Amino acid sequence: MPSFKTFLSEVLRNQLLLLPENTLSLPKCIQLVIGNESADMDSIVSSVALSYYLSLSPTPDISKNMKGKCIIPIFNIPTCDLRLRADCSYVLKNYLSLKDISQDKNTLNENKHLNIPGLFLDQIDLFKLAKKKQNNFPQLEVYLVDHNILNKKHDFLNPFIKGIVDHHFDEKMHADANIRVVEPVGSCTSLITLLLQKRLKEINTTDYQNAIPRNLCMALLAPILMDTSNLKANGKAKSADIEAANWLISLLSKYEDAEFKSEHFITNTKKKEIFEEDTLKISPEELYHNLSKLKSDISQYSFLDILNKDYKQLDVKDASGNNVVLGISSIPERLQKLLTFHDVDGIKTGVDSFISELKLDLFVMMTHGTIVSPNSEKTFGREFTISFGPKITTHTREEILEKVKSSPELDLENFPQNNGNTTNSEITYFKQNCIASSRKQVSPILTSIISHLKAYKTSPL
Ligand SMILES: [Mn+2]
Repeated sequence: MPSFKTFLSEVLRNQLLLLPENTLSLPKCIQLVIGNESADMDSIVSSVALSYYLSLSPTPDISKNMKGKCIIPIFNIPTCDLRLRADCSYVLKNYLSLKDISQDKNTLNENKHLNIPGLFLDQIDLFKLAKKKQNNFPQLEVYLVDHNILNKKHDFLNPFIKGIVDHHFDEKMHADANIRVVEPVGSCTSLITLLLQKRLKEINTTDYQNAIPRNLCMALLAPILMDTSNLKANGKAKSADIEAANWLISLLSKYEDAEFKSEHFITNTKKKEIFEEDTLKISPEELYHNLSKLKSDISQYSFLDILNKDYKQLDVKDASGNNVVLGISSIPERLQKLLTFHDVDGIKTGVDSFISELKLDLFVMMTHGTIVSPNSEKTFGREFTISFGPKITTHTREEILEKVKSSPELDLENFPQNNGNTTNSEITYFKQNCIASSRKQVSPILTSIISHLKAYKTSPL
C-alpha cells in the first residue's frame, strides 16, 4: 500500500547519487520534477507532490516502482536562497523531511539540507546529466511544475520533457507530453492534489493515513491556502482549489480521532521523526496565519535580498526579433514602507546594481500588502515600479511607459512619492489600482507590450 514515508526515504537515499561528489553509478532512469525559478511555496510543494505522484506508478508498490529509478524534486534556486523563504523552509522542515536518515554515515552536513526531499541547483549538475544522456544512459525524464516553459538557463533539458502541471498562461509547448495539465487555478498544488486523489482511488488505496499522512496534508494545504488568501470568497480560489483543500481538510479531520488512539504515523516506528507535534496539530487556519507571517516579514533582509526573494526573469523578442531581458520582483511589502526603510536613493542604488548584475533591459518591482489605517481598517494594495537597463533608448522607454499606463489590467496612476526629488531617477513609481493583477497577470501584459515594440534599439554605449 502506498506510503508517503516510503517515498520520502527512497528520495532521500536516491538523491545522494546525484550529488556532484557521488562516485557510485547512476540508476537507469532519472525523473526530475522542476518547479519555477521563483521557488515559492507552490513550486516547492508542487515538485515534491508530483514526484510522489510519479512514484505511485506503474504499480501501487512505491519501493518496487523506484527500484533503479531516481525521482527527484528540483528546487530552482541555489541552497543558500532558501534562507530568503522562511515560509518554504517551515513547510519543508516540519512537514516534508525525515530527520532520521543516517546522515553521519555519509558525513552529510545539516546545512546542505539533505534531509529535505529534493535538490537545489547547486547540488546537481543538470547540464552534465543531460549530456550524459547522449549515450542513452541514464534515461532522463523532466517534469515541469508551476511553469510550462523551461527557463532559458535550462534550455538543454527541452528534449527530455515528459510532463507539465501548471496554472500559468499556457505557452502551448510540449503538446505530446505524457502528463499535461495546464489550468488557470489558484495554486498548481491543487491540480497535483487532485491527481494524487485520483491515482490513490485508481489503485484502491484504503490506508489514507499512510498514503496522505497528516504532514503531507499540511504541506499540500500550505500553497493552496497561501495562493488563494485562505480560500477567500471571490478571490483567486477556483473550484479545483476548493475541491483539493476540502479533500485534505476532510482527511485531517478523519485522522483526528484515529491518531489519538494509535498515534499511527508519529510513533509507529522506533525512529525519531522531525515532525513536531505542535506544527502537526495546528489547524489549517493557524497554518495559513503562521505562513503569512513568515512570508511577509522581510525586515531582516537587505534590499537586494528583497529583490531576489521572489524573482522571475524572461527573455522576450521585440517586433524586430531583438532579445529584451525582463525581470520582475514580487515584494510582499508596500512601497510606502519600503521607502521608509531604504529611501529613494537606497532603492535607486539597489535597483541599478540589480539591473547591471543581471543585464536587464526592463525591471519591474511589484510591491503588495495590507496597510492598516489609524482606525485599524485593513486595505490591500499594490504598487508597480518600472526601470530600464542602459540599452533601452529614451524613445522606447517612453513608448513602454505610455503602454503600461494605458493598460486597463494595471490601471496605474502616479505614485505620490514620485513627485519631488525623484525626477532625475530612472525609476518610475506607480500606484496599481487594479489590485487583482499579480505577476501572473502582469507578466503576459509586459511580454505583449515588448513583443509589439518596433522602436527597441540598442543605444550606443
Ligand atoms: Mn504557482
